[in-house]
Amino acid sequence: MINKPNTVEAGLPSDFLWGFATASYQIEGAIDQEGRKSCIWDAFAAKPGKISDGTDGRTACDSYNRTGEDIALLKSLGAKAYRFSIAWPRIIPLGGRDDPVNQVGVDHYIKFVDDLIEAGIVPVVTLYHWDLPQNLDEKYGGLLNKDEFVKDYVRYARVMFEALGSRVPYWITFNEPFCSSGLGYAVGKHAPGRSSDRTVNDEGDSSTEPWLAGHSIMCAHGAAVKMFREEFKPKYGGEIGITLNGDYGYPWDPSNPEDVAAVQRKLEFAIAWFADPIYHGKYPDSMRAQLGDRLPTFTDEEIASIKGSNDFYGMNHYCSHFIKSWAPKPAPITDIEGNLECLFFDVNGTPVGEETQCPWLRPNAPGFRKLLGWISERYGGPRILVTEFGTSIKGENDRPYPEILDDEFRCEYFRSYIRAMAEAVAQDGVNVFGALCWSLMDNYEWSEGYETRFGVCYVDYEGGQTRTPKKSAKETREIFEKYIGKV
Ligand code: GBH
Repeated sequence: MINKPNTVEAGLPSDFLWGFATASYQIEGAIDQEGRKSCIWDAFAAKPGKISDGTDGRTACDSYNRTGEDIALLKSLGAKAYRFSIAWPRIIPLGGRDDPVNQVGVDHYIKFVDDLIEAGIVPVVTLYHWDLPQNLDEKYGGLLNKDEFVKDYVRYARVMFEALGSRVPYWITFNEPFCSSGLGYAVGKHAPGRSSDRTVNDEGDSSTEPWLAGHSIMCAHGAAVKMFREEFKPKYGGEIGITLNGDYGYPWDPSNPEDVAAVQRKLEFAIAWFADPIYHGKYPDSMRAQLGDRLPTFTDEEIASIKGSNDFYGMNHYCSHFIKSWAPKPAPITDIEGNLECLFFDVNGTPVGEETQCPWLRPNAPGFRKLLGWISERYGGPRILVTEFGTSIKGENDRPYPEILDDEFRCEYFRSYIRAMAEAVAQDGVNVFGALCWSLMDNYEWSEGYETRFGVCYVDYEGGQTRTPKKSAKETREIFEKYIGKV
């Protein structure tokens, strides 16, 4: 890490790219419009009991039909960048490399990107934020079939690079492979909903499938980046990377070496599973030791395309936990976290942060700074783009309008987290060049449905999807500007 003496107040670079993030399935709605066919989340949400409020993404925020409104909103909030994702089932509705391209879908995103640029907003484009065409899951098991999936993904990526390559400066191949693999194939609470637990899912094998799915994603990422660099980057420029999620961990009992060691395993299973192949050319030793052959190995050709494939590191981060080791007991065969548990209270009963609406999220800003440092150190000071951070609020959805607009808890989250990031940059020498708040507006929070809100703008789902800025939307610019250098 570079030692850069600086004040925290001007800690972030003057060209710091800040803004907001969303994802196609969570905001677009319009699931039957203009040739789109279904994705694995349409199918998963249709199964009884999978989504807490029984909803799906059929209308969501109706963003597919309100692109102008969304861009005007971004502009009014002063955003410099907007991260959104492309819906693969709009581009190639059946998904496969020999299936037809839906030009109307492609044109929709071309216009959207043109309009963003016209409004002075930098597009940050995610190719895959979990909405796999349902046909690919039915035809060959989706992410479980590496050979088919890699070819189909690369073709889809090619269509998008051809359409948008000249306009998009930042590409993200995949959002949170940990979630697609672990939650989709080990926990079974995300689409396509597979696990070994027959009380939760009818099919699946948590001991093998998450590792195969993660491996397919890495191979597809590597192949797409190789193609991008060979065929598109030379003429269009642009940068490409993957977005990895990771929460920070503190030892549950700092005096217990088992808990201290477990913190590293936790970060390795969550983050290094994907980042180590990219920066170090192999899966982490701790994973190989626990998983043996259940963790696949890369061919020479695969790892050659994966190693060095990040132009920047896309970081999603929300919260921290206390980590309690299960060692020396052997890990359960279905474990995906590294033989440990993540807790909200430490050995003394001190909470890691305040409760929110999410059963997994308690804010802890110092953990953000620490994790930025951990990533920076382990991977040789990569340029980091924070592609998501944000919070829900306990009971927010129960508050009547207009009281719901007063989201002081979210404001405080952003104040403390942005400050922690500025400290990491100014005092620890971490290289962060942008940060995007999750989310521009309340949206479909996957298995938590519409009950959980993450937006800085309120969406009135019963009253025609109107967007209204909350207090946090108005304050974000001010908070960032406090830390962004003026020269
Ligand atoms: C992000 O994931 C997603 O990219 C985004 O789409 C989402 O809306 C946002 O967070 C807010 O959740 O209790 O076993 O179901 C963040 C990382 C990891 C958070 C998995 C939810 C659920 C664990 N996610 N976690 S479980």
